[in-house]
Amino acid sequence: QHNLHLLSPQQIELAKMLLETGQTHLFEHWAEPGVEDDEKKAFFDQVARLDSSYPGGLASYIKTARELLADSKVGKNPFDGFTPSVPKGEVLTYGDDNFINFEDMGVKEARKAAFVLVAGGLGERLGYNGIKVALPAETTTGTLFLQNYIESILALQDASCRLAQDDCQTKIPLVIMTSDDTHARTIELLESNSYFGMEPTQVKLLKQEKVACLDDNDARLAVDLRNKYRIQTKPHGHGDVHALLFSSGILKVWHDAGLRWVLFFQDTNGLLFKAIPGALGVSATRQYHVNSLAVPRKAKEAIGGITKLTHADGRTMVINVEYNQLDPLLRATGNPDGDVNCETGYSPFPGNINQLILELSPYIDELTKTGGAIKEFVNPKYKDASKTSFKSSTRLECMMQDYPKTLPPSARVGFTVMDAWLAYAPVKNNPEDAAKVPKGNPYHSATSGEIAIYRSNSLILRKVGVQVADPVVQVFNGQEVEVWPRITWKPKWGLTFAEIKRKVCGSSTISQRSTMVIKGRNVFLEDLSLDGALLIDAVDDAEVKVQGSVQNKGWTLENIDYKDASVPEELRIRGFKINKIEQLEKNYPESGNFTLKP
Ligand code: UGB
Repeated sequence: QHNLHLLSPQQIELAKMLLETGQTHLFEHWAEPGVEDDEKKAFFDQVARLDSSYPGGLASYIKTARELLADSKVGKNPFDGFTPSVPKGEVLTYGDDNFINFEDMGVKEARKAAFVLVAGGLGERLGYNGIKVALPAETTTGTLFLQNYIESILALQDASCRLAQDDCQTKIPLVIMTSDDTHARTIELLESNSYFGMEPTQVKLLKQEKVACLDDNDARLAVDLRNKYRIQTKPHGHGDVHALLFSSGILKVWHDAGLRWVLFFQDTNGLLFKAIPGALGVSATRQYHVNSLAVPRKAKEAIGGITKLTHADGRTMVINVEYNQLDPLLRATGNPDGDVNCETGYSPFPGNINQLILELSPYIDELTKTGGAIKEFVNPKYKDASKTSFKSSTRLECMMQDYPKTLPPSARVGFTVMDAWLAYAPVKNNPEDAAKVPKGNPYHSATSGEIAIYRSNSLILRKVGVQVADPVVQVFNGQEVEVWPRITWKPKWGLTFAEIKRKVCGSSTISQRSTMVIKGRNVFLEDLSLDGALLIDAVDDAEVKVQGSVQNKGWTLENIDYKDASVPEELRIRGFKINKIEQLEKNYPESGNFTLKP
């Protein structure tokens, strides 16, 4: 009370709201008026931020928290009344006619797309000290995740424009959602690399705010232990992206510019863009309002399962059921074994890889109703079975893939399944945890993430007729992986099956110990026999035919231990480094027609 005269009218309103929502404890240890007034002001600044960044304000956050905490205390099943079953979706096979048609359609549509990267997470499971988008996706070329994403979007932009009949000037927009944990380092990464070739105006960063932590089942806000004038905060989850996009006004800008699709993706999947054209083609052809990308999922793998939920009252929805909820849900609905593999060796529920394609117009309509608020959940760690106190403060969380939960039954919600070797290889687990992953399940580590890129590129080249040798099994950081030839190319060389097929003719062979790096757009593999390392760079209007036999000592993978602190962290977490012994390197800096024939 005695501090009231210090406050502005807005601060008085906030103080009243806090008192009315049972937060008197926040003021209990405040100093006399005139003492620590700056800190008191900073407290209200923080409360104002927490209030304005949450749809419905802080009072609404506290109300929802009380409801969810009460549900959690009585152990209420969030899927009460719903029975899960396996939904039907579009299942694609890489390289068949259907796939090629969808890719073709996807490339055409790409000029009407905007991309949104959620990169606010610190990646606690990985334990890497930097931001995850700054990690190399693979170390043969050292291409970073963010670089790969941007170069892929630019390649898609060019390919889409080339297909258009008009004078296409499309610049595909990219939004990156950051948080206080990642914002400054993301800007620095972009600026120090000239936005990896994108125009700076194409990229927009939206920073998510954290939400208030809760101390007990009454949703009393947790006082920061280091400063009694601050409330403890934690991340609210990737679901924030919808409210942020809506409140920023950017969706309307995109709509007015004639865009039709918004594609969401995560921070570390080096294969993702191999799946984008096909999936976008499915969205356009099937007119999906929501299309989730999925891969076959091993039971208990830490990715959500796409599930059809049918309520006793007849309602149905196709939605991601998060990995920790799928097993209990199945057990509670007549499947005593829970989440298990079926005869295919995979769970019958496709794995959500959190790549979502939303049609912009219905998305804006929905967000106009909801403000972008996403159904939340709470996951308190209780001290004991009485469930009256927590081990540490908790908070509400939300996930971007829960967006369809508020949609009417008329919404067209579908999904697209692709092979995991083509579409999904995230970097989420640290070496120790990855080494403990049950045999046969994916490691989702920096090791497997890189190795998967070589495997995918090798398999793609096999599909277009190159004879690529079989892999060998090697162990890095305690993880057994198949090592294929280290084949990489820039996205502009080939993003789609048809484009890659066009670049390969004749009969070429690549041995297992080989490395091949293609950086030019118009490089054509004709009759190449590669046993060693070959690196080709060429400007866009240089056409290079590659023929003949290349043989040298090549590049090898050298084991390193993740505990070896003398090696940089981004290499250590892979368990290997590339030993560049001997290579043939060819650069074509001028336009013209060339033949590389050693
Ligand atoms: N992220 C944010 O931007 N902000 C946040 O507050 C939190 C995260 P994780 P998670 O595809 O493999 C998801 O931690 O949440 C970003 C799906 O829920 O890597 O455990 C973060 O930077 C799950 O269904 O994953 O699991 C990152 O880019 C499954 O699909 C992204 O959000 C799984 O991903 C994901 O964060 C998967």
